[in-house]
Amino acid sequence: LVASLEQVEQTYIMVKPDGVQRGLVGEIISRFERKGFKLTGLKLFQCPKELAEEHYKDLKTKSFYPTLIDYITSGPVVCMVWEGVGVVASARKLIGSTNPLQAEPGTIRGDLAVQTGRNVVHGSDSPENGKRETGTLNGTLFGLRSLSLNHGKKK
Ligand code: RTP
Repeated sequence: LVASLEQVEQTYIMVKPDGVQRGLVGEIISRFERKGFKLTGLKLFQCPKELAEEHYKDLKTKSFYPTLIDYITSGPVVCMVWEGVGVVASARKLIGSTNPLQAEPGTIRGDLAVQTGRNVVHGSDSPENGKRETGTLNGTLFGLRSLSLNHGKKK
């Protein structure tokens, strides 16, 4: 066994405003539950502009950045922490390609979305960003740390 493959990770999954407005929260949660990952944090949240800018700071120079910030702040999002072995990469597979028209059927975006600018869900792209976005590394980006529970685990 390779130790790094056995490492329990956390990823930040966010149902974007279009997903919440379209009533897809239950469907998205279901897919992660059925896969076998553990939900350790959850909240409905209206993202302030400053936080959206921090979350997407790597995309600041892109032409779509202002549209992206408007989109992500256009209504409430559902912020979640999911935990499990390999959850970061697996969640990206479950979500599918950024452009929903290129996402495989069977993925969230492949089954439920059409436009890149309305692609329903976000997932951390690396274990490092999983830590950053769930607030376990540098603070509390989405304030989820305090919501993160250790249910199912004995001390
Ligand atoms: P996410 O961060 O939301 O999981 O998406 P991602 O890694 O698949 O894609 P990324 O390149 O990080 O882009 C972040 C989000 O920006 C919007 N976007 N719009 N050409 C466009 O109009 C465009 N490209 C990206 C999408 O909402 C994308 O998920």
